[in-house]
Amino acid sequence: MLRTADRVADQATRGVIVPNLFIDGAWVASSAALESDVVNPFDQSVIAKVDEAAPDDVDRAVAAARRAFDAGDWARVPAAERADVLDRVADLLVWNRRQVAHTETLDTGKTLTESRADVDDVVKVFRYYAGLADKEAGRVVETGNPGAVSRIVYEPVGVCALIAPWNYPLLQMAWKVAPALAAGNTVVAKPSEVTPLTTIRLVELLAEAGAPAGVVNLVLGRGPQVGQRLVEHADVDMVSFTGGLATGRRVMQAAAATVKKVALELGGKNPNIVFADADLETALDYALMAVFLHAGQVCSAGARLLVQEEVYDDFVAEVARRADRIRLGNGLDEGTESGPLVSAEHRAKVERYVETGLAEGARLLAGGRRPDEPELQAGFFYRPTVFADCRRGMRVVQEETFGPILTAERFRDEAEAVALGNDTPYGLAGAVWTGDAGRGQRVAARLRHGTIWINDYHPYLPQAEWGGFKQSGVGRELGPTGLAEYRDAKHIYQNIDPKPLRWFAG
Ligand code: TXE
Repeated sequence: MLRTADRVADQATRGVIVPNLFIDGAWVASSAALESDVVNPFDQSVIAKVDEAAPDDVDRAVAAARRAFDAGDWARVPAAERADVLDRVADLLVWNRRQVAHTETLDTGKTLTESRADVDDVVKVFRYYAGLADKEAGRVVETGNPGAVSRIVYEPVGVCALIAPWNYPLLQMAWKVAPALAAGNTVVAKPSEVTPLTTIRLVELLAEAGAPAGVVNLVLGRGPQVGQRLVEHADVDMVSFTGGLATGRRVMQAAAATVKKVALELGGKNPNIVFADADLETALDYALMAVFLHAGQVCSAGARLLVQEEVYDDFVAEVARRADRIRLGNGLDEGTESGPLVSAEHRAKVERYVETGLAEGARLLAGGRRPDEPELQAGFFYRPTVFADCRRGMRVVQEETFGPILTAERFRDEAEAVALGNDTPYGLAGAVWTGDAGRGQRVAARLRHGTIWINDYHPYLPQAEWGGFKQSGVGRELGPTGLAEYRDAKHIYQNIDPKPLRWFAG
């Protein structure tokens, strides 16, 4: 059998059909011979054909994970052994960095620079959770009784379904897999049907690194079929989901039937607040990166620019001028600054939002159309778009467009900046730009978002929690809390001097 590395490379170049589901330690084909095309968003070429799991395949994957959890050693081996597997995955990713980044770019359209950064971040996440795996096993509890001892131990939750989206396929899956395995769970991973290739590769690296059969399973296919079956499955104990708000609501609803633990990361509409006293050149440079990175397909994109009124006109005009100069192209070309959107459906959604913005009275300063270049016509490209004179009630301001659309609003003072920054059903991330250190802290304290950057945008750290307030989600990824999500606390109480209690005289 070909190794997955070769198989993915084969698929990427020749469209070869090979088994892509990983169940109980073996690569297997769809039991119903279902398959789907994986398309390069740069030119719509088919880069791979992959298996789609039939309901039976999902059930077998869950059963394998269940057996490995209930009867296998994984949850009980010393945590350091699990850490070794994670460390080896990190080593293998470093070793395979070029190939994995290349595959991610083919699959998502993002630039190679972005894909390489994703791989580097994923390596750090695996190393971080390898380091955390054998820390904080529990705590001793004061019983108030000299005849009793008591402790809390942290145990794995069980079988975890890990459902990831298409914008950061490898990275989002790694944020789930690494802590889930560190904690001793077994998993069934389901990447987005749009971008499954680097998850296939990751699963092969996990197996190569020594994850025992059944500990890591992989099913591919569409959300309403494969994803939904996982969420509803009685033998799945927890679902960790990253995706859109509407799907997140469905996941939470479906999980309720079996009262599963859920962790949800559902995107955001993130304010990027620029005060007149900021270093405006730096703020401008970052404002473009904040929103147009990966063509705006980033849950924490700084898509809602809020600028203090005295500098608003010049600032927004300059953002638009620079947005017009962003070089679109093939993510594989080193000169490309931004790739295409991920799919035709997604571009259509972005285009509808531009129409909505225009209808709502936003003033178009840049973009608002597909590019003209002949070499970009086969891809799902859209020009970076800047809308000025937006108002808080507009749909294009309130809803996550998830594309290269920046809306700009003006504000008078700190109080109004905070009010606007919080005027969203989401609460994932936001930034404040100011030369006044006190103001930076004051605004950060009052913004209701899970991450606040002061005079920066987008950095995240494996050791710092990531997740949303309000409708941006439930729970946290990364950091110690990201591990705690995959653990349950158990109280073990021991009477060390048991004697009859004589509660009942009898
Ligand atoms: O995501 P979905 P879509 C936002 C963004 C985007 C919108 C829709 O605004 O335009 O969501 O994108 C699986 N049960 N984000 O439709 O549907 C699906 O197969 C179980 C923000 O592509 O949320 C995929 O693996 N699973 C986001 C995953 O859910 C289901 C990143 C995400 O797909 C399912 C991506 C179901 N019923 C989009 N239906 C972020 N938070 O960063 C689908 N899935």
